[in-house]
Amino acid sequence: MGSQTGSGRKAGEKQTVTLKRVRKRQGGEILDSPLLTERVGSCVILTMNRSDALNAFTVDMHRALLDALVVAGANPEVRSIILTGAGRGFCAGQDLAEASDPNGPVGSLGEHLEKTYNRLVRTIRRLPVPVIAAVNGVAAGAGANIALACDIVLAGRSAKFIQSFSKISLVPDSGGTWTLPRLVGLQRARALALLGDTLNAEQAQVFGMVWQVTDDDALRDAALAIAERIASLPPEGLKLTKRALDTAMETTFDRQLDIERDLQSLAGQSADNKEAVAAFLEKRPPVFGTQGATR
Ligand code: T3D
Repeated sequence: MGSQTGSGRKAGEKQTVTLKRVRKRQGGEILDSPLLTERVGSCVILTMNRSDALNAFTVDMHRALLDALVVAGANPEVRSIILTGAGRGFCAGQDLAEASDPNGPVGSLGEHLEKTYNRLVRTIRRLPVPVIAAVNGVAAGAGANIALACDIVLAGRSAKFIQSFSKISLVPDSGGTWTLPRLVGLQRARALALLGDTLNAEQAQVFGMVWQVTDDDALRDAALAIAERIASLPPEGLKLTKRALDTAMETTFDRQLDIERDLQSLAGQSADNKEAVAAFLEKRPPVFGTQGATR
């Protein structure tokens, strides 16, 4: 591969893994951070880290994840983000203990959604780089829909997807009522949302929710292999492709043709496009610039 990361490393080369296990002090006690941030080459791995509660979302975990996504998305050396969970789960959605604490930070669910889950899934969709969900166990409630908001979804064999909202008399959120019917079709989405049935990894793949299923212990490497492939591709085209596919679900065929025209004009002006075409014609590997997509 001819592409380089901004640090001058070959994109596919794994650099030393640095695990930033931020610790915070609370009432004299040192607690693990609700999010672990790790950098492998040009990929940032974000691990939700509340394994005792299957990585259910607290306000603290929301804050940490949103901040980390924004920071990663603004760094031109970062070419992809992997989102995964610590322990045996991906994410069990909202932490129900925190949400039901009358003195807790959640308050009105609508306001809470706007400040947390809605911001989170909007950020994932608007990031200029692909976000890969590595679903390593149960993904329930908002946890399932956050995975489905990612650009590429990988699942370990132990993964389960549950729209668990109906069991607690809530409505699917985090974009689930938008994303799920588009992925699986309206009839399946209705049954999944109303009954809250569990889909295993293979079923979720058959339903079109998952790109690839791997053995659990191969999940991280499979996600990193995709991150390496992304790093070998020119970033501007990926950023514009992500944008085009997002609008495709909301618009008419005619309008989408206009959008493709406009995005293709931008893509066609990029140095990476010129280099890729020249390399093809000259029968040589392309050498792309060191910068990521324009932010
Ligand atoms: O607040 C708002 O803004 C509204 C937004 C809502 C968004 C949502 O996500 S609503 C949906 C919330 N999530 C759920 O309803 C799922 C609840 N969890 C479960 O149904 C089950 O735990 C699972 C099916 C996900 C997994 O079952 P299992 O048998 O593998 O594990 P478990 O034993 O139930 O859970 C393990 C531990 O995690 C357990 O704690 P313990 O007993 O070992 O101390 C359990 O209480 C804890 N846990 C699991 N999910 C949550 C949780 N703790 C708090 N909140 C959770 N969501």
